[in-house]
Amino acid sequence: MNIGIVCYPTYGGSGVVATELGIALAQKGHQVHFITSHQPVKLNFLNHNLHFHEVFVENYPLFHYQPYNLALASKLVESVQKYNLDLLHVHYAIPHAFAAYMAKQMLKDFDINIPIVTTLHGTDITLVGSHPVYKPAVEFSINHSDVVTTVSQSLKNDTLRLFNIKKEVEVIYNFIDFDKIENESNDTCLRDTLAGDGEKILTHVSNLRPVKRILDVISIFHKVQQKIPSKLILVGEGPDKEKADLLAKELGIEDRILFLGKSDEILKILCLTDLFLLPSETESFGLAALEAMASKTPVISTNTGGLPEVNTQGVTGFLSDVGDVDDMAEKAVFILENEERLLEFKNNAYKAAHQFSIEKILPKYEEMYKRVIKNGF
Ligand code: GMT
Repeated sequence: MNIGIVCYPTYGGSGVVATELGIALAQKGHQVHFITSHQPVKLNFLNHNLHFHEVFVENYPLFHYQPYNLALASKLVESVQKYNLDLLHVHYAIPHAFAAYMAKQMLKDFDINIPIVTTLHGTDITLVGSHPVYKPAVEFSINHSDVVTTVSQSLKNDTLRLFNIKKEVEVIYNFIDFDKIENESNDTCLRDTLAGDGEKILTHVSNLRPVKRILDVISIFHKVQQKIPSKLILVGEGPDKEKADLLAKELGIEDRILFLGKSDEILKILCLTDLFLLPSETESFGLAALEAMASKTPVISTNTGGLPEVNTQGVTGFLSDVGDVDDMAEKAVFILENEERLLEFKNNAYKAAHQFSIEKILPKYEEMYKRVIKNGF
């Protein structure tokens, strides 16, 4: 198949999923064309089936805001014709699903009916998408996509609750590539360089936005390290980093926390991690939790959104109410204080992550693509 993929090329979860999906499809022999504002960060060109077409936005003094929508729609029209694309798969509704709809209409002038698949990822529905400023356009572009998928059952429920949706919404879960984990993490678990003898390592990875509740990460760790000798690795860049740094200083634990910034070595960090913290306000799926579990790391998370579909209470970790840092700290100590118990949670997490292996999820996308190309839905 000739597949066009539109996504945010940055470090957000939706961009990561879209890029990994494109790479996996290319490895299976499909021609995959990324049509994005910059080269996706995780995209490499070692596969001749992968292509990248940059969307340029022409600036003009009159424009207060750059019309990216228009530039993207034009580039989609050009790419569909030039590379004979069979379908467009857009990740994150805003503004991609709307631009794809415009391109679809424009292509009708050339007697081309290009199918549009929209995958909803989370905040495009739960936070930004349902804001009155965007809601009518988001609702319209979901209803006019040929196929709509969500990355969890919870996000499907949210979509149906927050919007007037007139079409079927399919759930195709996010996935993980275990081969990649084994390749990237082998022989590199140099935990001695970060933690002393008997010390445990806790990790949090995110874009440090308010929705991730980074201050809760610091508070949980503050309580845990009073009972268990431990270090915290905080990976990512974002608006709440400074606040987290300040709180750590206030609590006198800054020398026990390693702020790593953006990193391409997440799997190597997870490889030496004992426990992953994800106390988010909302999370449609929690790809970071799945990456942790696939790296044999149990998860302490909130019980919000799609997290209960990934993390199982008392098996792969624990889930608490949003903001209940006492409970999350207590559960973290429970897992970490007993080596045998920790090992059991690690093994459970690894085993449970296999339900989301790329081998199980990729065929679902391929089947859906074939169906939409054949039937138009
Ligand atoms: O929240 C992020 O880290 C970024 C955001 C995005 O869309 O780029 O992530 C969302 O999509 C991920 C991939 O499908 C999900 O794993 C995240 O749970 C989801 N984030 C939220 O719902 C807050």
